[in-house]
Amino acid sequence: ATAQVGVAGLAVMGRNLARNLAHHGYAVALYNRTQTRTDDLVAQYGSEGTFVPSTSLEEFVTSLERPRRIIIMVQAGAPTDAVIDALVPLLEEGDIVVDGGNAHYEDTRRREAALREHGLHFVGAGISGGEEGALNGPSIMPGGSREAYAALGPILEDISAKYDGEPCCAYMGTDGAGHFVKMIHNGIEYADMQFISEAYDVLRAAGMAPTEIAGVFQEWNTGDLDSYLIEITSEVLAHVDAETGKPLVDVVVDAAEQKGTGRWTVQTALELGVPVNAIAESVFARSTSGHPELRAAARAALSGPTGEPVKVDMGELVDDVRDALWASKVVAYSQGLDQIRTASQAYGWDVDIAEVAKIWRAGCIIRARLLERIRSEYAAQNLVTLLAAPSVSADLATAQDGWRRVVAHAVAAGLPVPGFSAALAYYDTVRAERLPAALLQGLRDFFGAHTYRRIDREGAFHTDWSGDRGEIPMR
Ligand code: NBP
Repeated sequence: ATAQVGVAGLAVMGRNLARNLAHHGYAVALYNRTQTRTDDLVAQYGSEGTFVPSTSLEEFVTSLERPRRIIIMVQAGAPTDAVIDALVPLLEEGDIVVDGGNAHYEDTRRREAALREHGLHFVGAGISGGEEGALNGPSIMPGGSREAYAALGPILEDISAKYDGEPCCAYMGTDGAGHFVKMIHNGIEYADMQFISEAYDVLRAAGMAPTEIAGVFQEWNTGDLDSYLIEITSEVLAHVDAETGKPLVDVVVDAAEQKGTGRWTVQTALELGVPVNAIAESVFARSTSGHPELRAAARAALSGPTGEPVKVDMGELVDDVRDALWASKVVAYSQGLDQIRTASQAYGWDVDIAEVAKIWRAGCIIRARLLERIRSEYAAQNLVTLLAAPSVSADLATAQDGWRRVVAHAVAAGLPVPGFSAALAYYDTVRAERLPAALLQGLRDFFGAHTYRRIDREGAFHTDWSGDRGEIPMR
């Protein structure tokens, strides 16, 4: 046995992860179902480090030091199960199998329980940062047994991105915790991208050209909004299509695609009863954009604001949109972290939110200046919601006027801002003294005798709506 760690699945992610491991001095065992991928890796990058290629899974397993550390990087779902099923009979007690793909956390829980029966460790590790991250340092979110993390963590921390020298990899919790955190990362990513798109849309509709808006994003990237997604937005907006000479954004079909992690985030939120409306609107906005028939029928039938375009002071609008973007982003983070906190309680993971923010500060797609603030706020105190963190609520107080003006402006102009407005609705809902849910409870009691509670007495009550309308204590 000569290899310290193995990678099974050598498509773009697995190949780059294997190279990253080799760059850090590890001898890396290689396996891929289709042999040519293994051969190509060794032929192209063999000189970068120590690779131990294999032609069969048996050879791969034999080439690894014990306890074996095997990272599977194949397509999520059935392919991952196929690789696990083929591996398990070849492994020995104490070996560690890592799934670095985008697995659903329930699949990870199932696989962890199954491998535990065989005396094997299963680690579900969310990996973010795309191909570039896999090669040069991703953010890694591992979940599994602490024992497995003790044997595996140092390697993952070594190859992860660094923020101020600190690794963007930390133990998240047992079984599905890591893949759950990665799912939420992607849900927040959906929201971040939706808000960015709305910011662009509002500025574009007010008359700014894509290149000018690129400049605005570049400027924003030097302040509180500083983040990877803001940075690449300025690059995409400045890009001119070589064929037509038009801005690229004007030649790309306006139908957003998705792979499913945003949908999982919302489905899970519904099951857990966590309100993540800003993230949900971002997933729905992608779906709406991808319904050409619906949009064509509606475009032909529906009217909107006509007459004079809404007049704006461009400088003020830019500042207001920046505030709307920042505040909405804070709401989406708050909702995602709330979902992690709730799931952590439900599944007994004991996820440390400060650690989550810490490992998202670099390497991953949502890396942003804001995350260091979130980390320090959660490290300093136990928060029910990020919105209540002192420095955050203070800045929201400043940003909210501009945020409201942007939503009001967009509504008056007939521009859809589902993300900004959902986030603002959440902000106003959670801070409200009283909600109209009281009336809603009355309605439920009226048609379904569902009962209500009173503000002044314990117990459940029902009004005899069809009789004398007297109140009946129920229990
Ligand atoms: P893909 O998701 O495209 O998967 C291709 C790999 O899966 C190949 O190695 C292929 O082997 C292998 N595979 C399949 Br498909 N079915 C198999 C089976 N039945 N048995 C054995 N191997 C099988 O690769 P990727 O884009 O590198 O992504 C890998 C994982 O990382 C995925 O879960 C993905 O969601 C996740 N991820 C990707 C990114 C990204 O930016 N691409 C970012 C973060 C996470 P073959 O060569 O023999 O066909």
